[in-house]
Amino acid sequence: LNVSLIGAPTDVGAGTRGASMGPEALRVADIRAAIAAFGADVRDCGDLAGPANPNLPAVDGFRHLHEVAQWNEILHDAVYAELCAGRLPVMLGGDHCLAIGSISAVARHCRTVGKKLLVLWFDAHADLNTATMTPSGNIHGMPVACLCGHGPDVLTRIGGNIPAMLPSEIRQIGIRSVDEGEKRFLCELGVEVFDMRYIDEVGMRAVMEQALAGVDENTHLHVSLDVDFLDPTIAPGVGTTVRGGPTYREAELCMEMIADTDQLASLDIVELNPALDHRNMTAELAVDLVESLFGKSTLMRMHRQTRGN
Ligand code: DIR
Ligand code: MN
Ligand code: MN
Ligand code: MN
Repeated sequence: LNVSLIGAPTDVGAGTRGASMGPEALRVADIRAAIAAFGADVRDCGDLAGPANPNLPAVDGFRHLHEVAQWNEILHDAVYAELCAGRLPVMLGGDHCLAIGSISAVARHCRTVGKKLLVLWFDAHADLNTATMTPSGNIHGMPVACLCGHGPDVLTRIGGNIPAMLPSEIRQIGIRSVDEGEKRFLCELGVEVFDMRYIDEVGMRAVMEQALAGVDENTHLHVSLDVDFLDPTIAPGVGTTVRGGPTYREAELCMEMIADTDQLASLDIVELNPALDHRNMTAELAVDLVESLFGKSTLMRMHRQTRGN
């Protein structure tokens, strides 16, 4: 397994500054060693360079559209290059607007090699806003809409195909803050959403079994982990905390069940904001989750025999 870490130090898509420091906080928490421990060859490509955050108000429903588009073009090219080289890209964000470039590249790769794409979107938010429905103008609230073809040309055409992906290729987990327009749009597009109420009712194991249903050897599994997915008591280092999120063990179980499929092929870690963190605890938690995602388990891996008991 060959893994490439790609730093994308920007907060141009967020309302609160600080996610631009995310990549370094993840390195300080030793993300490279955490992945290398499971036998992977890990290459840290360093940080991409992009435009600074001009910190301006929204124009026609978008804040920093030009800067967001530039960052995503740059990221798309970097992620696509690593995929072409047969490597598993781990994007160290940065705010969640970066999923546009990252997943555009992943979807393009899947089209090229004939793989089935499945995006697991771990988030407190649906990130399905458009310019007309956004309450903030912040583009980190819009990546899912853009990827599904609903957004400005400069954001929807990055991977060369509009839409980059279909609503049926994404499953959202942990959702608990959805804007009015997003509620209607989620329903209209038919996005599969495992919200917190559903997680409470059926439990995380059943949720992940459903979310991973249909994954086979020809599936490219992409995980987009917005750290605000986690309960803010364990993950305070994010700009838009929403209480009532998954516990440490629930989050670990998600990652462990993904590891069991052996199909993880790309990853985003986004919205980590070290300016709001306590002693890097949120970065360390993210790295714990990454360890599980890459195969850390308490006992020898007997799950394939014991599954379903
Ligand atoms: C909100 C917040 N739905 C917005 N979105 C966030 O501004 O569009 N996404 N924080 O991660
Ligand atoms: Mn998000
Ligand atoms: Mn979020
Ligand atoms: Mn650890």
